[in-house]
Amino acid sequence: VRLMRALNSAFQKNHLFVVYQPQVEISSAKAIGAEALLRWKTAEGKYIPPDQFIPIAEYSGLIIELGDWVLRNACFELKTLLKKGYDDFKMSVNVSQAQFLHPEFLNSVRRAISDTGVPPHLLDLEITESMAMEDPIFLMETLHQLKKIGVKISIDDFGTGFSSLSYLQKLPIDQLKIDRSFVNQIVDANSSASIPKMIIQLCQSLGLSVIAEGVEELKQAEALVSFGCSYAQGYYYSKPLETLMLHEWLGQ
Ligand code: G
Ligand code: G
Ligand code: MN
Ligand code: NA
Repeated sequence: VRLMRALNSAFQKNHLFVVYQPQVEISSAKAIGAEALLRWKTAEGKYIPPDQFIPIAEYSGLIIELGDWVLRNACFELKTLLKKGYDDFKMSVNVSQAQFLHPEFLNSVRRAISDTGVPPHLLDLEITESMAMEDPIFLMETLHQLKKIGVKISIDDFGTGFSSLSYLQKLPIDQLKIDRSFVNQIVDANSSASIPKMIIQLCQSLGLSVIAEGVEELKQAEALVSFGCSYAQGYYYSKPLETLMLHEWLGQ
């Protein structure tokens, strides 16, 4: 309850902000887009990780307002980047389960797009594998509505949940994001690359795009390319950046 109040007050006082982690084409190291990630810096200068406060925001219901705010910030930033000449830049935004299930969710997506004027196909909404398993009929209906709006859909942290592959095949999604726990293992002598290889092959056969997260070393990026994965994000390229730093990073 204490953290819940603190989070509410942090939101009111503008102690929450959005950072952007570049996503790159591995072969050229060129930016293709970014993922918007929420941050909380307290008045004392302490960072509270999203893993801690997102569940509280979900539980308290604040996530509806907060998620909409992140989405609008991300669309606004996307518009700024497009105006600056970064053509075809894509913006990924995480969507929590409570947001996705909320009756106003589709309207909130429509409004963020129309108020900022971003092309819907450059907006990518990340949902998780566990959300995909919750309520199949509702999920399918909502995804089809999102496709009508024209946004892209990614499954985040792919490989950590237990999606049925035949079900996955029926979903109108565009991309899988390989969870960083698998990327970590790629060049580790004691484990294997079989899961990331399998996910990449799955994407190829289903006609889905694939991006790896948590790439921290060149060797991992090279291995991913050799398996057929062209896109990545991770500390090897850049940590998540505040907008000014993002523009600086993109300029170099
Ligand atoms: O930014 P970081 O890698 O620490 O994020 C940790 C977790 O918090 C990730 O699973 C990420 O998806 C989630 N997260 C970060 N920002 C947001 C957000 O704006 N909305 C939602 N729903 N989740 C977020
Ligand atoms: O679940 P999701 O993909 O939304 O989470 C992204 C989280 O991963 C963010 O909290 C981000 O800060 C973190 N992250 C991004 N790149 C790396 C990386 O290369 N290594 C590690 N360990 N974490 C990363
Ligand atoms: Mn994500
Ligand atoms: Na992830």
